[in-house]
Parts: sequence; structure tokens; C-alpha cells
Amino acid sequence: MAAPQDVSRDPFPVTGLDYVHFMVGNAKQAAHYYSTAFGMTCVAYRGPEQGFRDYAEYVLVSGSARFLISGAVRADVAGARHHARHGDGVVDIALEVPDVDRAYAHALAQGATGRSAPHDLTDEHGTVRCATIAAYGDTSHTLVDRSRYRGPFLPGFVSREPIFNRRPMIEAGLQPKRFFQAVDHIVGNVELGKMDEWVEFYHRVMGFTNMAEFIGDDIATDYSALMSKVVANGTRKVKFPLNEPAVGKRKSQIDEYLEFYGGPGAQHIALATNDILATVDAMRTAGVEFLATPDSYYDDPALRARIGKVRVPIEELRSRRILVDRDEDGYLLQIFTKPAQDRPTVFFELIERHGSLGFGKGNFKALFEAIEREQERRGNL
Ligand code: TYF
Ligand code: FE
Repeated sequence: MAAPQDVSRDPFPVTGLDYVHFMVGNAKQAAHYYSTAFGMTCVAYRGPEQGFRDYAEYVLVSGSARFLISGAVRADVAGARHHARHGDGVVDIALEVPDVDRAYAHALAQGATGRSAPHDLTDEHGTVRCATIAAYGDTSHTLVDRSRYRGPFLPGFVSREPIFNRRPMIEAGLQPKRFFQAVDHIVGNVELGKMDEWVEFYHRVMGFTNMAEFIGDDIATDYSALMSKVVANGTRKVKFPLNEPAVGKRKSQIDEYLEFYGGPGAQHIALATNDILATVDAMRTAGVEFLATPDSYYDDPALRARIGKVRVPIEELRSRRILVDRDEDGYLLQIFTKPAQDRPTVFFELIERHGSLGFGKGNFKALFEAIEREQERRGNL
């Protein structure tokens, strides 16, 4: 059953993802990486120059996807402690809501923990109302209503020039105009036995409902050593798969994450692209590493039969190690990066959907085997 769509009746309508907030060790260099290797454009900044004394913060965009990248410039601030504990990671997944006060009151009434009560942020570009509630681990959800604001990101931020000029690359045909246009989904890793509690949290607090795709006991212990369920808002624009480790033959990839992140947190961010081939080529050229699927994946006659015809010859996918899956609604192409920082924690997915609303169930085996090969190389299996 879909969640209520009627904004007046739904106490916690979520209209979209507002931004993904990363806390990193060096925001200046991370902003450079997302500009050069992910083709994102830096549009706003806030730091000591603006009288914001504790952090340097960069805002990068690609289509509707927006990343806020923060780095502490002092040791004795919350972000520095978060970074010391977790390493580079996602501190907040901000959600666009039409009525911050109503959503926050509803969330607290449903048992959510408040991190910051509704308040206005104001500058010469207008006012943004926001509030923050706790999610899994040290991750939070900031609720944002920017309907009365016209500036570059949030009050206090100033517009700024892109960090990297991609125009020559685009004009030479070496890079696509845009590597990706939206965040497709963000996956959270939670502790053993806690997945259903967090699924329940998103039901109760935000009215999210389960999507069909999940990984249950049947396949968990065979090879994946994880269990997974997906919750989404009524429009399915905001999708949050949630993983917990399963007790399998070997140490779960989720256990590795929990150990190195120091608890639950965001595991991967899937970026929606409409030309995954061009995006993968550009990212590889810029030095991004992807998981390698073996040739046997592409040679498997069962896969070939199941996949049927996709928009490019399978050889184009094989040469780039792109995965393909099909379900009753259509197909999708996807590929996963290796961890994006020193710790084996956060990574990215690129996904090109052609009708399919799934998450690549048919690829789970090949994908998890590739993840486990990396886990083994790190000595964590
Ligand atoms: O989001 C998903 O469900 C897919 C598959 O540890 C996946 O991208 C699931 C769990 C995982 C890595 C990828
Ligand atoms: Fe995914």
C-alpha cells in the first residue's frame, strides 16, 4: 500500500532529498575530488571568512543532487569529534518537507529523538526553516523548508566559482556535461538485529512504506551475509535500503563497515545517471576505482537469457564491468566504486534505470562476491 500522498493528511510528507552532508578531514580537498572525479560543481561556501569560525563548508551540485562537505578547522567542535570517531562519512541526510514544525512535532510524538528544534536561519537572501532529528548511529535527518529563500544554499553561505573548469573537457568530448543528475537511494548499515527497528522507525515517523525488494534469510547465509529491506516515501523519490549483518559463513561486509565506521551509518549513495557508460569512463579517467566483476558474469548464458536486449551491446558493459539486471518493470545498469576514503566504509553506486524500480537483486551474488574479494584483500574476511 502506498503512503498517503495528500499533504494535508500526511503528517510527515517528504518532497525530496535536500542535501547529503559529509563530514571529512579536509573539506577543501574533498570538494576538489568531487569536482574533478565526480563532475560536480561547487556553488557555495561558508567558513571563517564569513565569520563562521569552526568549519569550512563547500556545497557541490550535479542536477538535483547536492552534497554539503564540511571540515572542522578546530579540534574542540562536534564535527571534529565525529570525524575522529567515524572518519569521512555522512553526518546528515537532509529532507525537503513543506512544514518543518508539523513534521518535527509528529516525529517526536512518534518517538524520534530531537537534535535541534525548529528554527529560522536568515540572511539577505531570505529565511530557511529547519530542524533535526536523530537517525541510525550518529546520522541525522535535517528537515528543510526553503520556500522563503532565494540564495545559493542556506543563509550564511556565499556563492562561489566552480573549483575545476570542466568546459575544455566537455568541449573536447572527454567528459559528459553531467556525470549524474540525482541521488537515487542512500543505504544505511545498522547493527545485527536492528534492521526491523529502523524499518519501523521510517514507517512510524515518516510514513515510509516497504518496497518489494529485500534480502531475507534464504540468500543471506548462502553468500551475502547481510539482510536488507527498502523503505521509501509515497512518491518513491526518497528510497532508503537498510542493511544488517547476517551470521553467515564468514565475517559480513556489514560487520566490516560497523567496525571501521565505529557504529551504524550511511553505507552507499546511489547516483542516477542517464549515460552510465560515459560517466564510468570519465570517473575512471579521473582515478575513481570500481569493483571488478569477473568475465564469467558476462559469459553466463542464464544471465544473457534473463537480460535480453539492453540499449548497448553486452561487450560495452563487459569492458567497463557494468552490471545489468531486469525485473517485471524493466531493466537497470549499475556499478559500484571501491570505498571513497581510507576506511572501508562509504562507497558510491552509479545506476541507470530503464523502467526497473529495483536495486539489482539479480546482481547481488556477483556484487557481494566482488565486495568480499576486496574485504579479503584488506584482511577483514
Ligand atoms: O542498494 C542496494 O540494495 C544495492 C545492492 O551491501 C547492495 O545497491 C546491497 C547491499 C550492499 C551493497 C549493495
Ligand atoms: Fe544500491
